[in-house]
Amino acid sequence: DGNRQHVVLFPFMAQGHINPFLALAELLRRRRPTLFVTLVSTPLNIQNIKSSSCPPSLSSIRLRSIPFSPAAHGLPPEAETTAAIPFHQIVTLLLASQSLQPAFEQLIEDITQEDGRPPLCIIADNFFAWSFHVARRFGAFHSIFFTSGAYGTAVYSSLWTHLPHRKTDSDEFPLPEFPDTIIHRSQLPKHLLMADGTDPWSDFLQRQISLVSETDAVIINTVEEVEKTGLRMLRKVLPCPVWPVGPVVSSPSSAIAGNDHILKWLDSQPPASVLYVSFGSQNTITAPQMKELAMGLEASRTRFLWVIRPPVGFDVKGEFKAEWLPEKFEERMRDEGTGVLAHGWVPQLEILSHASTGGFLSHCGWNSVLESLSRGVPIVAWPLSGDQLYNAKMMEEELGVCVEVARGNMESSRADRVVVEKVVKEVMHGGQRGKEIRRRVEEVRGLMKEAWTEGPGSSVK
Ligand code: BUP
Repeated sequence: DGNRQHVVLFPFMAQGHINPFLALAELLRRRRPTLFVTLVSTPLNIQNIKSSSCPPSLSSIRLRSIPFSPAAHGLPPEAETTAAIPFHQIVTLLLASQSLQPAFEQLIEDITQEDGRPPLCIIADNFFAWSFHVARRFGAFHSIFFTSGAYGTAVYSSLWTHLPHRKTDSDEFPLPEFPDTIIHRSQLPKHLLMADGTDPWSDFLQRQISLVSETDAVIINTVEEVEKTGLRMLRKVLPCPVWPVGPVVSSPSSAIAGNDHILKWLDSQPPASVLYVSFGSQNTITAPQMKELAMGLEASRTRFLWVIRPPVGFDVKGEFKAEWLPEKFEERMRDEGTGVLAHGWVPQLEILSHASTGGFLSHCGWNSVLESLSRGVPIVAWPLSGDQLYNAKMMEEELGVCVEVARGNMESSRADRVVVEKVVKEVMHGGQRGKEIRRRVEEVRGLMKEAWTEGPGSSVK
């Protein structure tokens, strides 16, 4: 069809980026069925998308892969996704991924030949901001899709831009553009604390910030009415239009093999009684911190479902070891039927949508935040890196939908079992503060729903 309009989506190779891009692809197709959507990634990621239990409408999206060799950059061959490497290697993957430019350009050339015209628009990850060069060459509109929140993105950009400002002994950093926003030293990710202008993160971020300002428009996975402050801040730091389109959340997948028992166990629990515990796809805490968390959970006498990943310093794909937890912890939880440990990948959105889930102890990755709040589930925050630290700050101070139990970098973060116990009880067992948090979460859930209703809501617009 010579009149069809074609959009190319290009996410970074991390689950927390690919998921919202897939959800965006689905949304675009649903709202504008004449649109033709192509999603581009590296071969392993395309294979994973094809073999995962995708929603049916994905069949109408063209998936195309471009070659990428992690080994050429000193990474293990399977490192086409952040989930396959420890956190400290992610910057190597970020830098290596810039070598995708010629292959991406060739792909757009091929697509243009096949379709008889170039794509209307390229929507790329902010880590692929360089793709604006390709869009310009083909006369396509270029947009960056931020899969992070507005406040987190604005704070992160501002902190980064003022690198010398952080070279003080002070524990508090007001941001030059936003003097009302004070960031505490414990809210600085390790790579920002260590950045000296010559390390790999500095190298990546320096290029990154100036590239982002070249895009034609930013779309962002947040909601105008929920992130008023964050969007005001972001519009101050970015020269282009900023359009919030959230919450863009993937449809629940069907149950994931090997984890069926989780949903069955949830089915048998009382409404809103279970705390879901997960630190996301790439963050972990230390083994002593896992013990502290376990003891806090046990003392709180709250039902929980904890997705265990190997602690800092252990092989990310390694087997679970009972020694990471207090002695006989798993047996006690099993005998009492109050706690379940899950390993590997779980159907998070189904868990958060389940009536038995009443709270989420989370690292506050932005997708997790949106998934939780759009399902009306309050958050106990334990942010560990990047924008997570600012997502938690914004949710606690501005939205009032979460309480922090700990924060810091993966190695330095210190939780105290007494604090875990107290906060979990507060959020899960209906104390005054818990009630207020639930009321606020319901409000935010309502705003998120309205943003996507006809009328049109702010995200539909
Ligand atoms: Br773990 C896990 N199942 O077991 P975030 C994650 N997810 O469905 P990220 C599962 O992955 P950063 C699991 O629902 C969400 O859509 C989850 O994204 C899904 O965190 C996504 O929350 C995880 O943004 O870290 O990517 O781990 O903060 O760096 O984005």
